[in-house]
Amino acid sequence: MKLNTNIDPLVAVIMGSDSDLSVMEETAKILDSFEVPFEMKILSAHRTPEKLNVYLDQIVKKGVKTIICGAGAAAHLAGTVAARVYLPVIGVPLAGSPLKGLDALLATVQMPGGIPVATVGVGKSGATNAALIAIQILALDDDKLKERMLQYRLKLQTKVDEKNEAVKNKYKNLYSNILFND
Ligand code: RP5
Repeated sequence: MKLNTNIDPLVAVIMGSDSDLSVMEETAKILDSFEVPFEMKILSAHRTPEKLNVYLDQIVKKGVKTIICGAGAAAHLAGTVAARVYLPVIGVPLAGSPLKGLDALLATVQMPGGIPVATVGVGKSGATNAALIAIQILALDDDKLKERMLQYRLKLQTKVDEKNEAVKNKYKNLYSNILFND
């Protein structure tokens, strides 16, 4: 395990609690696989408001380009962060509460006009997509990241091709009227 101490992060991933980690790991996985340097931090808008502000000042100085915030329940983390920085903020609503993420989704997505939070879907797919959006933002002026995004999409297409092949193999001898147009 290598610890990069002298590389500045391009993305900061903030979450409200360690109970958010199992979902927000999906964000980390994608950023890591694209070789994007990132930081991950547990900070809460209501439990650690001062520390959150100090951290935001630090990462802005370090040159972070995008901030991803994962939070559940009342989920004001992303909105609070967006209010403090001029960077794009992507909010991941999480489903830990009795309302199963509907509360977090509405709290994250319904920002009043003027202070936007780009909100993705609830849970793991949202956490994945948040990382992909951050990478797309970075890729605007990074050809290596553009190429990696292209390869990522090609892999998604290949997986669908493989699934179609499996469907074909499963049903071609089972149904006499089934047709395959390839
Ligand atoms: C939010 O409250 C956190 O993002 C978390 O999803 C939720 C519950 O936090 P814990 O009580 O599990 O620490 O602020």
